[in-house]
Amino acid sequence: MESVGLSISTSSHQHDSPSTHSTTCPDFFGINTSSHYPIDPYLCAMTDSFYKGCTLGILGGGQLGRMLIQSCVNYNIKTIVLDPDPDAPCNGICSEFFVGSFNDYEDVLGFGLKADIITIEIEHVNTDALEELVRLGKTVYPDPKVIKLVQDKGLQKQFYKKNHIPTADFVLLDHEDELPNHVDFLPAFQKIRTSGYDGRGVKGIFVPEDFKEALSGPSLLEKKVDYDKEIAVIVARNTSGETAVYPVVELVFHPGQNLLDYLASPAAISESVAEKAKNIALDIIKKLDMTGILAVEMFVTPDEEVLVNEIAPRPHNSGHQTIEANITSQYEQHLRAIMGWPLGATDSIHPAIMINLLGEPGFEGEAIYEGLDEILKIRGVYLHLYGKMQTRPYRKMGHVTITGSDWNSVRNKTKQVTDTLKIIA
Ligand code: AIR
Repeated sequence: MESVGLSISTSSHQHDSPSTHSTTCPDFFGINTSSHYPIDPYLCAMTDSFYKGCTLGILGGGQLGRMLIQSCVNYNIKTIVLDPDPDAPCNGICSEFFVGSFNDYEDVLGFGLKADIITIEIEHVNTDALEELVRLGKTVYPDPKVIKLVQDKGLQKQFYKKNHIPTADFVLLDHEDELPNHVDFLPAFQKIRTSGYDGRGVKGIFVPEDFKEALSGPSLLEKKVDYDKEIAVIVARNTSGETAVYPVVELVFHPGQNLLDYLASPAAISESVAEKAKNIALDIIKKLDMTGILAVEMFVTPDEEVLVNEIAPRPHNSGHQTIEANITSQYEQHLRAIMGWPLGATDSIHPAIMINLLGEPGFEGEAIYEGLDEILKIRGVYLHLYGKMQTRPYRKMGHVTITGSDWNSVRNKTKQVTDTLKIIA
């Protein structure tokens, strides 16, 4: 591994070679079952294959990877993680953590060779290395071609257009100097084609005076949509093409920061809008011929048109609440999809609000959590801290899922949580 510039930060397990079937059961709790108890041959097969020796390689070591690992643990799947930050949220909870760049060809190649299956928890990864890993016989989900498409917002929009997927009108720009040619297209949003992330790389261009603040580099100009609601749907597709779709959720964004403020599940929308949104999401995952889960963010216009905003082929911020509020979490569903297992039920169990815990503006440094004790006293409130040592303004430090038997109780509890909990430094 050193030869590709990676360093192992923790190493609690060695990479076992895949197990071969044996007729003796493993030594459970220090009891050698083969010598003390009659052996159930079915149990033996289950324990051997479930999934001893299978190593999942995750590119990216943030919160999404951390919650994916929590599901892997339930199924005996070993996880190795690649991230440049030795303090990333996955370090300490995966089998092996590699400090290296998920953008770097050699790092990704060397890392991928250590895994049986490779997946992502962030899109900005080196897809050339992933394609090489596929050529070398490794299993990579989602397919590197899908990751490439999603990395470039221009290609994403062209894909929607070509496949008749409803989306806002757009024009592609090689350079911001071309903006004055499109005055008739305003008001619009300018989006950087690649490397935009968590609200960065998007700029409102509403009047020609805004041109001077334009983002530089290849971008797209997307017509501003007048919408009533922003919604999201998560869909899953496994290796045999079986699909599952989650109830639609409603997204409310932080004014100014373009970051999710809170999410309500399920969304308060008509049955016909929900059906439209779910069908669009299913249509996209099938047309991408994708394995894994896909989050689709959409706008609902006043006349109930549903337009796709953007997609992410991985666990997503809009699915955190599925851990407590749906029968199968998005993380487990992703695992089921890429492992070729049957997909889990997606029904919502109770209404829920999910709030992101963002670093308070004006505070930077080692994170201090205020009000934790208070919110832990509230029934049906689930706290997830991501283990990020350093806070900065608006950094995603954790989330809280608030559940209840009805919307009134969920809303009241949410107010208590937001009034109490603060992340400062
Ligand atoms: N992420 C990936 N794409 C969008 C988001 N928000 C998650 C991933 C990634 C983490 O955000 O889990 O690893 C990075 O968070 P940060 O705070 O270090 O920028």
